[in-house]
Amino acid sequence: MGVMVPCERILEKAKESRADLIGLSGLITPSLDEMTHVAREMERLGFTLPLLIGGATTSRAHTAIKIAPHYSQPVVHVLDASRAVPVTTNLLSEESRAAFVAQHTADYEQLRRTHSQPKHKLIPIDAARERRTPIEWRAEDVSLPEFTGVRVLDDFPLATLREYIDWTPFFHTWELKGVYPRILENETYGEQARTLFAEANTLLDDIVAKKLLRARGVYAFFPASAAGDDVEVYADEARASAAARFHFLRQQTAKDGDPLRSLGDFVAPARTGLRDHIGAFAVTTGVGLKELCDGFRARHDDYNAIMSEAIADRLAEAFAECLHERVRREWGYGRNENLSKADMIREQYRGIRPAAGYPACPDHTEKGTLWRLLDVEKNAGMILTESFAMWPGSSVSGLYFAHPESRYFTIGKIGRDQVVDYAGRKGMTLGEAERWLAPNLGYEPAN
Ligand code: B12
Repeated sequence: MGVMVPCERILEKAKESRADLIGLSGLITPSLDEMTHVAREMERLGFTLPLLIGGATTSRAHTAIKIAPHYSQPVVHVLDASRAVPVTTNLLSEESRAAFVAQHTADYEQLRRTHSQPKHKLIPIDAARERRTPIEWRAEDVSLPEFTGVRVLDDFPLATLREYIDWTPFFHTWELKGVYPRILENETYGEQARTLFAEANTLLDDIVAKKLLRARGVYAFFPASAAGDDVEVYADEARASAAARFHFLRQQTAKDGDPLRSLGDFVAPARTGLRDHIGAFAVTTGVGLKELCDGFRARHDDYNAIMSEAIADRLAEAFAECLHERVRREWGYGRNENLSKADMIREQYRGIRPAAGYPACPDHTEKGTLWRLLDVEKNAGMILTESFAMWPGSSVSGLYFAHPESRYFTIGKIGRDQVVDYAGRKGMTLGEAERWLAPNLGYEPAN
């Protein structure tokens, strides 16, 4: 039915079309909550249809623990689209349904039991802070960007972005697992990959020539300093008062001796006397995508509609990569960089660009701060939905960290002590913070 479709419309459509079952797909964490809401609504309204769950952020455990208990009919996680056929066949067949549901219910019950036993040994947050990333703050590691403040990029050339596309995930969209360009020579599905690649490039030629999509973006450098696990952002170099604060979490589990990292570790604290900065960006290549897809669908050409979406998503990532390269130059430290596109895809450069929702900063609500600072809605026409998804869908936003020691990591499970502290820093209630951080909680919240 599309993306970000409200629950009522899904349920109405199911009734109207006398559906045999309902399937929900979730890309980012906030959709997980929405799925629980749909399950609750189905129970409240007396639905009897099975509910299937899939998508990048979903899991069997989450389905069993968080969604299934709200609906008295079968709720089944389907790991891979190809598994949808045997699952639906079982659920819809009079002969096999009872046995399938009984086995499924027993499996999920077992999963719930296993997960109810705490197994993460969490280091108290105060002790974790003592084990922050060890960085010796030196002036030569802190570069000065060419400018501070916000810059807008409207109608960025698609022909340039095309050069930055990482094609590997494109093939994943089509269920072909392999690394580009090797995948084109794969014994089993090389031919299929070559056909897809050629057709994608023909469509891309058209998109570029006729400007069927428009790339819009906004980015900025701000004076900044670390304040505990957070980063304070100043409106100007006078650094008189903070214009905003990005909030970060810290790891509370690690192998012996490893640092317990937070993104806040990668910006110089004010006490070092160093004038450090942070960068931020939001880019989209989804402007015009709906019209393009609607056109194909009106001609019953679903293949090219899906192809257009896959290309727009690739262009969005390419825009993020291309802008990051420009930012490294403008920040100074990347001026002499000389990387091939393949090296860039392998992230062989200094600095990182974590995005809210990625493992190092799983809290999607931080996008709110970025939107305000960069006035993303006005400058790039991108909006944030209630659940902090970005519209248009083919969009990426995040932060830039420049220190040579900055790196990607996974926050993993965190303790109640940190969540209480974090909620206080964010001005949220504990319950709100627990809702947004649900996949990271290393304990059972009170409700
Ligand atoms: C492609 C991609 C994007 C693209 C496109 C997204 C889109 N429009 O679909 C772009 C570049 C735009 C993007 C952006 C973002 N992304 Co992204 N993205 C991915 C990526 C690499 C692949 C997802 C994908 O499309 N896979 C291909 C499809 C076919 O596979 P799938 O979704 O897993 O679905 C399969 C099965 O699950 C099943 N299935 C799926 N749905 C259903 C439903 C039913 C009923 C059934 C039966 C089966 C089924 O069938 C599929 C085929 O087998 C994942 C990482 C990953 N490897 O999964 C991150 C990922 C989903 N993204 C992530 C994030 C955080 C974001 C951003 C928020 C980052 C940011 N701040 O900018 C934005 C959000 C965009 C928005 N509009 O709000 C996180 C989500 C984590 C989280 N906990 O929330 C991930 C997991 C990356 C990560 N490791 O952190 N992303």
